[in-house]
Amino acid sequence: MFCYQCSQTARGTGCTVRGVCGKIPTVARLQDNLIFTMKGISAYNYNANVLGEYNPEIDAFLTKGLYTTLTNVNFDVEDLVALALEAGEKSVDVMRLLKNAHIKAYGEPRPVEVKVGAQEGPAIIVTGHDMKALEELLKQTEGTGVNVYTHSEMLPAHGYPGLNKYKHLVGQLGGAWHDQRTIFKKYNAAIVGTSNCVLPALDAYKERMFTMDVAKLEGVKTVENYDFSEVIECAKSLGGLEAEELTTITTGWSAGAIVEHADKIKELVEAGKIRRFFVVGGCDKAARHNDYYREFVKNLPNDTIILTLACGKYKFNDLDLGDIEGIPRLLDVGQCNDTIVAVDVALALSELFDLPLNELPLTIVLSWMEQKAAAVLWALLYLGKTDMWLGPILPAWCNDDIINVLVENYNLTPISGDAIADIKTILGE
Ligand code: FSO
Ligand code: SF4
Repeated sequence: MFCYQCSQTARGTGCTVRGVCGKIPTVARLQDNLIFTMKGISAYNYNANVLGEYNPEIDAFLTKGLYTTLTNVNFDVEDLVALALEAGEKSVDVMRLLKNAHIKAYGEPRPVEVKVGAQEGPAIIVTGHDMKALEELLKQTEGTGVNVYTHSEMLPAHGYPGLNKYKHLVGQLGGAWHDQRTIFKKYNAAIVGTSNCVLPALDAYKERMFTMDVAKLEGVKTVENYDFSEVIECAKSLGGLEAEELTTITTGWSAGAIVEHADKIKELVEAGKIRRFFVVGGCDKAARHNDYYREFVKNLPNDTIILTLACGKYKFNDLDLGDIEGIPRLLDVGQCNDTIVAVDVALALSELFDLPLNELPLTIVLSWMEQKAAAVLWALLYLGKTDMWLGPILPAWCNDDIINVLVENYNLTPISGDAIADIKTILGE
């Protein structure tokens, strides 16, 4: 444990073995777990609020949950697990609130092939997660000759009818959030960071970068009240990008678009042509141990379907995995903000095969970088999903105290780091 939130703290630096107040390490870690899960819920909630959607029960839970972690309020190991499950319930609610807000504003996404690479002309690159910011930018750039590109988690914007109707939303540049310094340096474009996943800017592009809303960077200008005029002028003044060879990636699989194929999916499962579904997603990071995910997906047998979401998909979404009688093997259901789509597909499969969630041929494998992943994990646990795989590296606060709770109560398996061995274990080979 490490707690330094009150003045009783040991040696004036922090309680690490046991709290001077009597707090035991597992309670301390479960309080951390609750705080980090609530940070994740707040990220979803904030984006939903931006689109005008509110749920007072979620706001009330955030207040109660934070109060619970105040000094000398809650020392119960069981109640904090119950609160984590309640946080999971609110995670489900807030993810659904946000997804419905996106669908209400921009229509339900449809699968779409997105061009990856630069096209000739002045350009603005939009990174982060905020669809409303992108929509306002697209409106203001219409007819100006400026092309708009998505980066990282903005990729799923291309699937929304209300956003892809703008023809100057031309494509995607780069992959996951951690390549931003390389990509922003490489392309002579104006850049807008709309939400989390920005990194302190390099001098090479600091002058042409803007942030907005909660995202702020030292020395970087901000966009206020969705007024992108300075960004657009900046893009025009830079002279534009040179065309390069383009590739494509597919995104935009909504729950509705997948469920349209329910009859075919049922037929293929019953004929033994689809053996298992995998949800492989979560946060990406640059570290080499995350190459595990490319190995994992590349080595899954041809009779498996993979749903993916969040920036973890950039480890493998360039792979051509083919299809099973017309059903693509790799289905990108969107951002980390779209995790509810994978949940809804799993629930639809449960209904289709009349099987409880845990008896479906479905395995969930999650990478974990930041706090939205904690909210997603507790959402899945709240829904009763057990036997999930997590890793290969977890945040440092998620120590044995937390892992033991997850392993003992939910049969969670820490990823071994050997993708092929893990596939064999999952498939019982
Ligand atoms: Fe990735 Fe996380 Fe959303 Fe970022 S899940 S890492 S910091 O939030 O972009 O997918
Ligand atoms: Fe230590 Fe308890 Fe104070 Fe935390 S709340 S610093 S564990 S005495």
